[in-house]
Amino acid sequence: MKRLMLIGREGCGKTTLIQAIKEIQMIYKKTQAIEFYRNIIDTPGEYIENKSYYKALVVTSADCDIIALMQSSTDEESIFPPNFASMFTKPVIGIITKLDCEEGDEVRAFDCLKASGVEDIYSISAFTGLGVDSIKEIMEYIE
Ligand SMILES: Nc1nc2c(ncn2[C@@H]2O[C@H](COP(=O)(O)OP(=O)(O)O)[C@@H](O)[C@H]2O)c(=O)[nH]1
Ligand SMILES: [Mg+2]
Repeated sequence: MKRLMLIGREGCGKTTLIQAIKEIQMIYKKTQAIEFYRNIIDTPGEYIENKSYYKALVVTSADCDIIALMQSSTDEESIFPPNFASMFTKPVIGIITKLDCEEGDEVRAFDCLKASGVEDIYSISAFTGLGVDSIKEIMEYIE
C-alpha cells in the first residue's frame, strides 16, 4: 500500500478521514504534531497556516507516495497559496470534505483546490462514507 500525506486547515477533517479509512470509531482527536499511522501521515493544521512550516511539509512528503490537499466544503476561503501543489515532487490530489454538510459549497471548495494547483479532486464525507472508498483505491493503485 502507498503512503498518503494529508494537508489542510485545522478542522477540515484530516483525522476523521483517517479514522473512516481505517474504519475505527470516530473520536475527536486534535493533532499536536505530525503523526505517522501505518500508511497515512496526518499533519497539524498549523503547518499550512504558517509559511515557516512549509519546508517541514516538503521534507515530510519525501516519505510519501501521494499528497492530499484538503479543503472543507464549509470553509469560505482557501488556505493554500496559488500553486502550492507545485512545491512537492510527488503527485498531489485534492480532497473536498464534509459533503454531508448542507451549508457547504462543493464548487467553492473545488475552485480553491484548483487554484492551489491540483488536477484530480475527490469529494468525500467521512460521516456518510461517501467517496472514502475512492481514497482507499488511490492508496492501492497510484503508481
Ligand atoms: N459533517 C461532517 N463533519 C466532519 C466530517 N469530517 C470531520 N468532521 C468534523 O469536523 C471537525 C474536525 O475534524 P478533524 O478530523 O478533527 O479535523 P482535522 O483538524 O483536520 O484533523 C470534527 O468535529 C469532526 O467531527 C464530515 O465528513 N462531515
Ligand atoms: Mg487532526
